Formats: sequence, structure tokens, C-alpha cells
Amino acid sequence: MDCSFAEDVRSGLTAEKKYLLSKYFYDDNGSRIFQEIMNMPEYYLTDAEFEILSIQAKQIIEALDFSRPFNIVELGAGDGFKTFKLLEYLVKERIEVNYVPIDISQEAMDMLIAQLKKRLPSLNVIPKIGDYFEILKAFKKDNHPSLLLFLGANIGNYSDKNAIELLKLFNDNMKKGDKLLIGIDLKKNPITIHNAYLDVHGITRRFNLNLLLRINRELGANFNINNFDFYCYYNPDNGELNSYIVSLKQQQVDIKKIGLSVHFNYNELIWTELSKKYDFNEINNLASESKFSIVQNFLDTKHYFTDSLWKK
Ligand code: AVJ
Repeated sequence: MDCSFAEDVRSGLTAEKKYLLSKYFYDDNGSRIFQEIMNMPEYYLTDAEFEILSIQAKQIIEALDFSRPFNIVELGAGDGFKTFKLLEYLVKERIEVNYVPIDISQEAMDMLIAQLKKRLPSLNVIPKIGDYFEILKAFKKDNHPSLLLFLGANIGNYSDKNAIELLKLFNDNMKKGDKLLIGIDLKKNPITIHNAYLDVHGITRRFNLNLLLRINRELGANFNINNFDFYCYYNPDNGELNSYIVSLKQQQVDIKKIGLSVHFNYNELIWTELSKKYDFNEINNLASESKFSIVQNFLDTKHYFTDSLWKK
């Protein structure tokens, strides 16, 4: 069992303001619920990015200005659904690339490889399971230029300081001239954002409460999820969408495997996630603080989302 999960749960639930880390949402059940989120019409992010990569594949590849062949290294490839359109374009145009999907889930990777074998049999795929930076390091030594993909607005989960730190690490592991295509959710009508996260179907609620079920299963806890609810709110002043689990009564939960009893007050919150929305000033700042220059922003037609192309 992952012992850092145990330690992170302990730190989070003994803190003055309780929290759980959003990276733990994605166990097998959580990943399935996240698929459901991406399929909701309210969750505009997936459609917007899919549109960008479908309609503007040619423009994105041209803006790279890379010699061939080149590498496309995708951080957190998941099911590869969004990237498919970009890869399809490359195959169709006979542009020679090495596609290197990186993910922590072997199950997701096997599915991705099977799909690509079937639908793009001529694509050269080099799958990697494991640590992003170890794998990136190897491509820093490669003779061919690399495009890093960090899609899906994952950067939104990081605080300003942590985002810059992560992007600097990417930068350190790239060659001069390598590029990064990073998916960023933009500030927009707050009602649109609100509806994408506090969804009427209760799917995002299930996604959050699944984390308590994971703690039950993996750490022998006795959370009763009927005694908890989900809440999130968007602050248009700073672009922060913060998510919480709410304790619906005063209660105690025992987490057997880490020998911890946690007391919850009536209406006490557990903070679970930041999903930060950006404007272009903030994007410029993020890029320059992490030593990148911006080549071009590729937006969807509604201007909800950008795939921002940066150069080292
Ligand atoms: C996968 C981190 C981009 O923050 O929008 C979706 C996760 N959380 N609904 C996001 C999520 C609630 C998602 N990211």
C-alpha cells in the first residue's frame, strides 16, 4: 500500500483547517467518476480543449517549427482522448513523431496503447510508466526536439507558488528550443464555472465523497458518506474555485490503520481542491516566472480555455 497516502491523510485531517490532497481522487473508482465529469455538458473544459486540438492541430504543429522527427511527451496521458486528434493529424500528414505518453496508471496506459494500435497503427508509441522528471531527463539528452504536453487544466490544481515551482522543474528538464503546450482554464462568466463544478447531477459530489470511501477501503476508516456533503464556490476576483467536503453533523471517524480518531464539528469543512482560472496577465506572469517565453495561445471559439504554447 502507498504509505504516503496514509501520511498525507494524517497530516490533512489533523491540521487546524482540515484538507485532503486532490491527487488522491484518482483511484480506479475516482478515475471512472472523473470520466463521467468530463462527459457532462456542464464541464466545458473537456469540450473546449478537444475543439482546440481538433480544429487547430495544423496551426499548433506549424507553430512548433521543429525539425523531424520530434518527440511528443505527454505528462499524465490518461485515456489520451483529447490528444488523439493531434496524433491523428500527424499520422494523416505523415509527420514523423515519437509519441511518449507518461502515466502512473498501468491500466489507463494499456487501454491507450490498445486504442492507438487499432486506430493509428503506424504511429510510433513509446509508453512510459512512472515519475515525470526521471523520464523527462532522458529526453533532455535526446537529439530530437521535444514537445511536452500538460493538458486538461491540471495546472489549476496548483497554488501560484507551486505552479511556478512545477513549471520550473519542467523547464530544467527541457533542452533549449523544446516547447510546452499547457492547457489552462480561463476566467469567464462565474455562473458557467459554478455550474461545471457544483453540478446538478451530483457527479462532482460523488467524485469528492469517493475520497472518503477510498480512505475507508485503504486505511480501514469508518466514514459514513451520508453524513458528509460537497460544496464549492468560485471567487471571480482571484479566479479560485475551491472545493470542500462538509461534515453534516458533529461526529467522530476512526481510521484504524493509522490509529487516528478524527473529530468533526457540525458544518466543519475539509478542503479538497483548488481549480484556478487564469487571465492572460497571469498566464504571462506564470510563463516568465518559470523562464519560458510564450509562442502563441490557442483558444476555443467560446474563449473558455487556452492551450498555451511556450518555448524554453
Ligand atoms: C483534472 C484538475 C483539471 O480541476 O477541473 C473536475 C478536476 N475537479 N471537477 C479540475 C475536477 C472537479 C479537474 N482537473
